Amino acid sequence: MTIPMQFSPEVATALANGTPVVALESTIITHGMPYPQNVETARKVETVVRDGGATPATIAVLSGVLHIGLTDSELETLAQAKDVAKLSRADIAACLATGGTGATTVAATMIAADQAGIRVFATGGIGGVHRGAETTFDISADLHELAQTPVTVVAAGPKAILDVPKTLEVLETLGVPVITFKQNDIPAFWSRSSDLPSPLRMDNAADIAKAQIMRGELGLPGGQLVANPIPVADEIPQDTLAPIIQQALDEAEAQKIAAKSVTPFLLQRIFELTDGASLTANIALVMNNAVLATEIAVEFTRNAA
Ligand code: PSU
Ligand code: MN
Repeated sequence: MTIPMQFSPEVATALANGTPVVALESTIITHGMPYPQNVETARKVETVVRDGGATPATIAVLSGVLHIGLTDSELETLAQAKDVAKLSRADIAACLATGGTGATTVAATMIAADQAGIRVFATGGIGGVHRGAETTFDISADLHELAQTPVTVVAAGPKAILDVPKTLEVLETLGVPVITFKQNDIPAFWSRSSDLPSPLRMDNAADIAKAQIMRGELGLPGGQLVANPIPVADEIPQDTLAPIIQQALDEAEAQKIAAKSVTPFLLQRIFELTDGASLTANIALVMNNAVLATEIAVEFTRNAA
């Protein structure tokens, strides 16, 4: 049996020629942002990648086929679709085997990118240890994926809805390098700082690419988390967001939201409670991450040459 995989023409050409490619996920489109901002953002992110000299590869499972790079109409259809599965490590194979359609999370996008030979991926924020995980056991599969799949993931830190200190502890236990770009403390998604020191700091894309290559040379599995702070002009201060996040978390608990629904529920409620400001910031940080991921992709190809 082979993996039903379809490359967009531009991604196929880029991979064949060894030019830079940046993977992009699709759960952020289907479960992370409302329509039409979701598809507008997906398009803008692809443009940012192209402008930086790389080829964007948005990844999703459409009717049982793993797509590496989507056409504009596929993107539009996915962005408007209801009841699209949210695929992680646990369910991507079942979706492919049964002809289903699903959006890929950070974990599933890493698996697909690795299969395709793509080494860097831009998203908004990774999943992590949820607040209250000591009773719910809700820890994102994204963390384990970072520990075993060799893809460098550029995010604006763990989402601030999470327990950021516990997320960092688990990443350390799993041996995942957490590299903050150009500052000493870990960013907190919508805010530039979490007031927690970052285990590692790097100030240029070349070092980040070399560190991933060196992991491979050492025989270490897994990727790296690059934590890229949201631009100053776009951040929402932590103090402003804290009570809103708390209200969304309380509502999630009262409504017994669980498992895969937790993160989409919280993002949607925070969007409503901030009158859309959280979405504006989320879009800005994704674009910023795409810029850095593109620079890293260029460095990967430079080191391969
Ligand atoms: N980044 C965003 N918005 C999102 C996500 C990332 O700006 O919605 C998605 C990613 O697909 C990530 C998922 O893998 O949220 C985390 O879900 P969970 O907490 O259920 O593992
Ligand atoms: Mn979860």
